[in-house]
Amino acid sequence: MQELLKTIADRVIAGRVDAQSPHPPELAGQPGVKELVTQALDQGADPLTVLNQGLLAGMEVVGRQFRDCEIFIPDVLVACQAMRAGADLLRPHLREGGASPLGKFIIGTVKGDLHDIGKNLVSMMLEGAGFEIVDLGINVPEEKFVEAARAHPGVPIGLSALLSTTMVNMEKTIRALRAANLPGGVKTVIGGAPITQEFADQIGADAFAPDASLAVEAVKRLMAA
Ligand code: B1M
Repeated sequence: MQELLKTIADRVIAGRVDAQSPHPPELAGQPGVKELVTQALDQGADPLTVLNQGLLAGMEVVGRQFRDCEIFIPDVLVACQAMRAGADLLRPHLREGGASPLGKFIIGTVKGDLHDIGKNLVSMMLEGAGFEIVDLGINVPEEKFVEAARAHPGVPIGLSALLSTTMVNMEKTIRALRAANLPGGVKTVIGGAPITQEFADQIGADAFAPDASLAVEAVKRLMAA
């Protein structure tokens, strides 16, 4: 199984979605992430292990190579496509059997930021835990978060940011939500690669989660508080 997980990670890095994809030419005829994830699930692999040790392990390398300018935006985009194809297959398996909805959760990537893989993973894990997700998408301005909070009273809101230049928009969003003076207030959870607990405290977020699994715990804790 370890070998298969490693191949899944390698195929994410190579951006190979499935056996029919023309990309990359040197892997023509070889299985892609879709076939390999299906194979792992058929062999009884734990979906969370496939996510962490296959898909996310691959994305970690992609992140490092992008940072070190070894690969460029088009390479990152094909890797993201492969990662998404695998995540879509895992989604139904991550759902807890027959769990009744625990409530709603609003989520979006803040203004100026187009990164959505982490946000989608957080959504997927929360969905799996029994939450109904209201996904506002990417590049979400403060007003849209406020509008959603009005439309879904009492529902906690998650903000995702991946850029040091957009994390400041989390603070603006939290301020706008407070200024809207909604009955019962609004609880916020924040996360994303540059976010820390210290930053969350500084901007007055109610919770911080460093990854998707801990986001589920954080949201459950907030709802129980
Ligand atoms: Co961008 N990018 N990117 N990028 N990109 C980073 C973030 C960067 C760190 C790469 C680098 O230089 N090392 C860097 C930011 C530097 C900084 O600000 N400090 C960067 C840059 C600079 C840029 C551009 C400016 C590049 C350019 O144009 N020159 C540009 C900005 C575009 C914009 O947003 N306005 C840009 C563009 C892109 C792509 C479009 C090519 C693509 C995004 C595609 C997409 O998302 N649809 C992309 C990608 C893929 C990355 C890296 C390589 C990978 C991000 C990712 O998806 N990781 C990234 C490098 C890196 O992070 N190491 C990088 C996998 C994902 C599962 O992890 O998103 O961290 P992550 O989510 C985790 C946790 O953070 C947490 O849980 C998730 C799962 O465990 N989490 C939450 C996330 N949100 C949460 C919310 C929560 C709780 C937890 O509660 C609500």
